[in-house]
Formats: sequence, structure tokens, C-alpha cells
Amino acid sequence: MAVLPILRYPDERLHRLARPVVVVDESVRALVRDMAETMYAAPGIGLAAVQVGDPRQVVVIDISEARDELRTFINPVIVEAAGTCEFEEGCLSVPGIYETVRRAARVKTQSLDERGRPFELVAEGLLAVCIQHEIDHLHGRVFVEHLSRLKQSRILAKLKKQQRLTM
Ligand code: GNR
Ligand code: NI
Repeated sequence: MAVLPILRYPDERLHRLARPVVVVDESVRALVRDMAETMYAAPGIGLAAVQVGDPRQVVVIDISEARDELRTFINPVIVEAAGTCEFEEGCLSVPGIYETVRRAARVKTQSLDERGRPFELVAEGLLAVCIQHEIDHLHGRVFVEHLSRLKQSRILAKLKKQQRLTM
């Protein structure tokens, strides 16, 4: 097990399309374990493999208070979406930035679990927000890309300043 380094926006690798997992084997399960450890250490409520530089369609989420309800989504797709909601989001790849994003209020997803078995999940509230945020990552999209261009350029300027201060 290992805590992996998390890529920071605007890293070009965060904008690549993730590839579907063909066989859920031990290497995928090893990635899931490292991603879970990385998410809990951060701490965050979700993590997509692209954020740790892995091109596969793998997501882990745990929105529980006790941090003991790990959910794994392999090749997740949204098959139904309804309603809209607005939620203040953050991202481990965009540290220190919190902005309101509008998304579907309820989604139905189809995925494989860590044993390669298909499962469906109907989600609402924070879980629905988080699943959409993570599936965006698999499509090379970071949450700030839902914001106005003005907000995006302010965020980029702020991140560049942060980076100068920590160098
Ligand atoms: O830890 C996280 N918190 C969060 C809060 C509101 C909406 C989405 C998220 S996901 C984020 C972790 C992360 O960056 N996942 O990709
Ligand atoms: Ni994120």
C-alpha cells in the first residue's frame, strides 16, 4: 500500500481521457487500495485514478463520517440523471479553491466493483455530486471548468501565486 502523489491543476495529465479497465485483476485491486489510502490520507471524499497519474477508469468514494464505507467504481457510467442541484465543491487537485457547481440532483450509475461484478447505484445528495465530480475526472474535466472563464482565470492566477510562495 502507498499514499500516491496527487497531480495539481493545471497539470496536462488531468485533461486526458481515462481508458476502460478490460479485466478487473490484482493490478486493478492494488490501484484501488493505493487510491483508498491516498484519499483517506488527503483527506478527501473521492479520488479518480487520473489524479494519481493512472489512465484507467477507476474511482473510489467514501462520504461516511466514520470513513469506513469505501465504494469502488470501475468503468462507471451515468445512465440516468434528473433534477439539478448546486453544491460548493472542492478538489484535491485544486487545493484551497471552493466554488459552487450546478449538477444533476439524482443519478443512476452502472459500474463494476473490485471483483469485476456489475452493479447499479442510484444516488442523490453529496454522493450524487461526488460521483459526477469523479466521472468528470475520468473524462479529463476538472470542476473549475464548470465555472465562468473569468472565475477560471482568477483561480489559475491564485494557484500560480500559491505555487510561487511554496517554491
Ligand atoms: O474531497 C473532495 N470533496 C468534495 C467536496 C465537494 C464536491 C466534490 C468533492 S470531491 C473531493 C475529492 C476529489 O478531488 N475528488 O476528485
Ligand atoms: Ni476532484
